[in-house]
Amino acid sequence: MSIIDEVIAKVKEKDKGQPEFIQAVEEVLTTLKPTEEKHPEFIKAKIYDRIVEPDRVVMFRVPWEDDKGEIHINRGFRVQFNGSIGPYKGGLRFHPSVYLGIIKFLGFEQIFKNSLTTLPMGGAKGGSDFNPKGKTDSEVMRFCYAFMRELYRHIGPDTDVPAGDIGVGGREIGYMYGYYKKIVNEHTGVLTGKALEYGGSLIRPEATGYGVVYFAAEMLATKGMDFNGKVVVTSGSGNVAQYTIEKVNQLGGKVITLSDSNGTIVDMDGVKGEKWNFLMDLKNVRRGRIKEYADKFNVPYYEGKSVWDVIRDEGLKVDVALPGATQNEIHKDHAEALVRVGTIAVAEGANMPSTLDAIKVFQDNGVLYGPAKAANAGGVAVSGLEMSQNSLRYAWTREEVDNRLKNIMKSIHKSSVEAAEAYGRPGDLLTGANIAGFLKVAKAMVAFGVV
Ligand code: NDP
Ligand code: 2IT
Repeated sequence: MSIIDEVIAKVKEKDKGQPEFIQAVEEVLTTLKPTEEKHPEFIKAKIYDRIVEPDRVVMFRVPWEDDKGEIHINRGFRVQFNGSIGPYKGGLRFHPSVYLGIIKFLGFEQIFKNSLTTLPMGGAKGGSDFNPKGKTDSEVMRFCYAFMRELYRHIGPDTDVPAGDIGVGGREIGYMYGYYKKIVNEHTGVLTGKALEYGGSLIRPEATGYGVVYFAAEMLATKGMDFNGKVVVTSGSGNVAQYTIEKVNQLGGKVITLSDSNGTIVDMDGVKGEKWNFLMDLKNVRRGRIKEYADKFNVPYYEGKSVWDVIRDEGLKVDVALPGATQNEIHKDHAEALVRVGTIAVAEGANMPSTLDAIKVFQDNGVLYGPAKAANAGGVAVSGLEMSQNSLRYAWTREEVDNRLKNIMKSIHKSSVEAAEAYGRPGDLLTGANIAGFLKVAKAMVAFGVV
């Protein structure tokens, strides 16, 4: 049994109740096996054992009052997973499914993702099991204040810089930043994803979606292809899906699917122009359900089905898949369906959207597979650029930030390709991204000694 197999077995035993965390550890560590032989110093320093233990887990009570004065108690989390290469950095997720295992999986993935961006950021994640759906603005505000009332003491511009994720967008960041500023009395870059008026960066809202498409374009280019004329599917209809669609449209492709937790729509003409504007208003202003898109534009709606169920059941033709909703949305049978309909590339906007079985199907069938920590790193990369601008007390132009984002996505693709080759798995972007992200963190950990 290799050291890595031993570590995986230990995690499976110790963190039994955290299947998503176990899955992420298995996905990353299995691909790190080629580093064991080349880096005996990692084994000596027990880096593989250490990297699966968070630096720190903070868990707290979040009491808040609804509009009727009734008190609710939610659970808050911040997992500061690894701070070897920079201040902790990673989003906050507000969703009823949140528990320690989800935040740990996301924080663990974030270590390698942040390292890949080339910017100095450690890995962290946080959030709450709060469900923002159906809550009024004032309830969301009171919840965000209550959450920050505890979180503020654990974060800081040089310590830990949270941002958004599922259920946390501009509105929530505004409330949390306003409250932090009030109690700490500092106007400082402690959160990213801020609005432009109070220290945000141009292109941060667009960054994850744009970045996924820039990354997928690099993948297609290795086959001499581009987005022009391609049929693209995405899932979800939130921040990542919205800007994935905008960028695909700009590059001449069309996106034919959208979903939310209630169902999926298929629009064979593509989500563009007036329809994209409708989506932005529906999801960001009115906070409605995707079914309204089907009603308004008279396209098919599949209640209770995911995008991947619909592709499997209807046999839709797909060139490129850019999942953008949540973890484990693509199962083995969905991956097999994507292979059947001729999918060329899958680049993950969501975090860990494909199960381990599904990834294997892509890899065994020659589908180009861009793992989340590489493909969706554009969001945190521009968060890193927001931190730089806050430190400089300066704001770059849209063009400047977009160019940096593009270059970062290119460099992530290049370093993943190169690491895959150097460690004997040419063409395997999953192995390449994991190894390239891991090496920098592991070397820093060795340098620090036994801490
Ligand atoms: P949003 O909250 O803006 O949108 C999430 C979308 O996914 C919604 O349409 C939501 O539907 C759907 N969704 C969420 N959970 C589920 C579920 N369990 N089942 C079905 N549908 C679901 O989040 P983002 O767009 O920001 O995030 C989407 C994904 O991208 C996540 O995996 C996130 O971790 C990842 N990501 C986000 C980044 C960012 O910068 N925002 C950066 C990198 C990755 P509904 O409204 O019905 O819940
Ligand atoms: O998963 C992610 O990379 C994010 N949700 C973005 C994190 C960030 O700090 O911008």
